[in-house]
Amino acid sequence: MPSLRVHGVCPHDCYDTCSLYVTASQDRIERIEADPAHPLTRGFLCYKVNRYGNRLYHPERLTRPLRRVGPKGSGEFVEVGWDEALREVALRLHEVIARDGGEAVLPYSFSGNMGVLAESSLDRRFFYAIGATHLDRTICTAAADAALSWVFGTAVGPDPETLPQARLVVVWGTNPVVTNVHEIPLLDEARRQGARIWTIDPLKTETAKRYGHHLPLRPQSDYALALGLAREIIHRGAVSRAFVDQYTWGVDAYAAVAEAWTRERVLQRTGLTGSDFESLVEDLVSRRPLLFRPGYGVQRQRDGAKTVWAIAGLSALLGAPLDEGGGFLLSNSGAFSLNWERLTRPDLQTKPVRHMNMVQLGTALQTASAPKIRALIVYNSNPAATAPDQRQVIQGLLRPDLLTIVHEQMMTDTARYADWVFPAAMSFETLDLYTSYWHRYLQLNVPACPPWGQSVSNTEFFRRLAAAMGLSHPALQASDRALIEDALDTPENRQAGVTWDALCERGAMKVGQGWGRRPFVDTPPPTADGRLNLSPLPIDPEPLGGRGPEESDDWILLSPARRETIKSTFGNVASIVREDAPELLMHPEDVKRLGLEEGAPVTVYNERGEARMKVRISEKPQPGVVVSYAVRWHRAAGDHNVNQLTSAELSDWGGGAIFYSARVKIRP
Ligand SMILES: Nc1nc2c(c(=O)[nH]1)N[C@H]1C(S)=C(S)[C@@H](COP(=O)(O)OP(=O)(O)OC[C@H]3O[C@@H](n4cnc5c(=O)[nH]c(N)nc54)[C@H](O)[C@@H]3O)O[C@H]1N2
Ligand SMILES: Nc1nc2c(c(=O)[nH]1)N[C@H]1C(S)=C(S)[C@@H](COP(=O)(O)OP(=O)(O)OC[C@H]3O[C@@H](n4cnc5c(=O)[nH]c(N)nc54)[C@H](O)[C@@H]3O)O[C@H]1N2
Ligand code: SF4
Ligand SMILES: [Mo]
Repeated sequence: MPSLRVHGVCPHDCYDTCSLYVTASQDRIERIEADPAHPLTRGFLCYKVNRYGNRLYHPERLTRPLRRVGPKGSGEFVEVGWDEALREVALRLHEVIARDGGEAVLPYSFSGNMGVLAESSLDRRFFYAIGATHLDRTICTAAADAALSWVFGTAVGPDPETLPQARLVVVWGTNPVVTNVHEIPLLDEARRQGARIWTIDPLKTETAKRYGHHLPLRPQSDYALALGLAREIIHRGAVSRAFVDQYTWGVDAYAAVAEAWTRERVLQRTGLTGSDFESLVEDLVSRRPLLFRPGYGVQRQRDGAKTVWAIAGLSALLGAPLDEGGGFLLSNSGAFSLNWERLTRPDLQTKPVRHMNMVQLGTALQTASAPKIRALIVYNSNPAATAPDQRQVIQGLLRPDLLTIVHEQMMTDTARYADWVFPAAMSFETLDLYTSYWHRYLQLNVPACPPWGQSVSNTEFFRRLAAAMGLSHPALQASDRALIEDALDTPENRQAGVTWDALCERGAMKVGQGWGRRPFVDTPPPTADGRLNLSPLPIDPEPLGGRGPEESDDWILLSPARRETIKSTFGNVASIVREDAPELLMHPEDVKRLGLEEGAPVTVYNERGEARMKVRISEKPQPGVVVSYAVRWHRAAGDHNVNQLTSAELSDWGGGAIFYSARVKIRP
């Protein structure tokens, strides 16, 4: 059989959304190569995807539908045919809906596959058509999104291809050496040309080590730091009137909030030294172009939305957007133009439905009433491992009267609790369209071969489920190509020639050209009056979280991204994740204080749960802070992971998750 080489896109939830070439022969993927011509992928991939063959054909890959035979969570299943499984599931769903209405069904999904079709197309049509409870997909970016939308009216930042022009980059709560490896060549290039790169992170991360100029602030004190810097800039008369007067409004109200953050108060709260603070201020007022590069790490805390608002305001006071290469880059999701209404068809829903916040899955499953959640359909996500307040999630999944259906590639921690498991295709076996939350290329993923075994794409799964339930609306049987054409159907795409044919020919197309090289200067933001809104968020400006460790005996537990996985994805691939048991990184002083040693087993606990880990002495965390990278599969650690300890409380605004506002105790 001749081999086929097609344009592919890395499907994982990662800033980089790499452009690939995928080669298959004999119905099997043989090779995945980085696109050397893509300006951001630049011919290399990350540690994980360089070893992708080990995931694609992993022995645990699901190939047939499964029906539970043992108790919930036991992992005892038997294989069944698709027809039988769909018939049974459709019957059960009809029973649930007939008894309690469509809202008794809860979808649960996130970005396991970032494809536009895989994430948000036929699935949404299906849930609208049955009138299911609406899931608010908040687990990753909601606090930031809310703040971005308040200030900028959209989630758009400078094109990362302009980054090498910057002469000062403030990397704030992101760790690109691990999470955004294709940003590293851009940062390196900027540095070669004389840029200084600061890293603001409580941990001495790989990024902080690479670039120096590290501000090891206390976790959750960023809000204080940003406002303290703003106050200092204002008092020095260093505000960019050229930017602020013409392109913003609300600066006086912003300044009034910042005024409370005196230098002493900021140093006390952040734990930084006066000289660190001073040298950052010196750089901020003198170096241009100036790029603020906050990441999602900075908003996984109680004060997440306020913090993003404060940093965005600081970038505006300094006039950062005025220079090409400068500005505020958190996300570029809003640079893509897609017709979401046509794609997801909210018109299929006949009456308004309730919303549920995915961060609170555990309580939703246990306490939602009128109606109770009776059926849960999980795809593109592994909440038993990744959702906070894990004990509550698992209690919910153990409910005997809950019908749980999971569409997955692997027998994950969540799939083990399912009543029915359906096998999902790998992205390289499906047709899909990819945006990015970092760069500005829209890309087409062409299937290199058919799905392995009896697995199917997310769209095909929901087409089959809709048909089995007798839902007759033709929108529920739309082909993948028709879905892509629906998604592309916008005036912006038509004007820019972004069409199905053009994408087939070119694989990747640059979008968002309308934003110019200097977003919000070359073109106005889509806010009510076309200027950036610096006025404070409509919430209490006092911070909620982030007490300093000296005020309490607890440790602050951070669980940021791990190099070897994307959250739980890749976690079962032994050749990729080498750590035998979950590790707890601890500062040498803390290890000594507790009388522990390298490799000692400890129990990390709080009022929500506990997790067993192995001590690893590390200078990365500061005293009082411990780290366990997110997230291990339960079986790597005795049926639980770090999310036993995280809280399902919501951020100050936007309903986001607060994974890094976790406090724990430790015992040998
Ligand atoms: N290898 C790998 N890559 C990934 C992922 C992965 O799991 N592994 N996950 C992907 C996903 S889903 C996402 S959303 C992105 C996230 O990627 P990032 O935006 O980099 O976010 P995080 O990994 O959550 O955290 C980044 C940094 O924030 C720091 N941090 C924690 N608390 C605070 C604080 O209070 N203040 C400040 N200033 N910093 C703080 C952490 O120490 C960490 O170094 O990465 C994606 N890329
Ligand atoms: N403690 C702690 N917890 C965290 C975080 C943290 O920083 N700390 N970060 C949070 C963040 S930022 C995020 S984004 C969430 C992510 O949480 P999840 O959404 O649960 O992400 P993953 O763990 O990557 O799981 C994705 C699942 O989708 C499956 N999958 C992949 N492709 C497909 C497909 O095409 N179809 C189907 N049906 N399934 C597919 C994969 O096999 C995988 O099991 O985790 C959050 N959890
Ligand atoms: S996980 Fe990220 S860096 Fe790795 S190949 Fe995929 S998009 Fe690129
Ligand atoms: Mo995420």
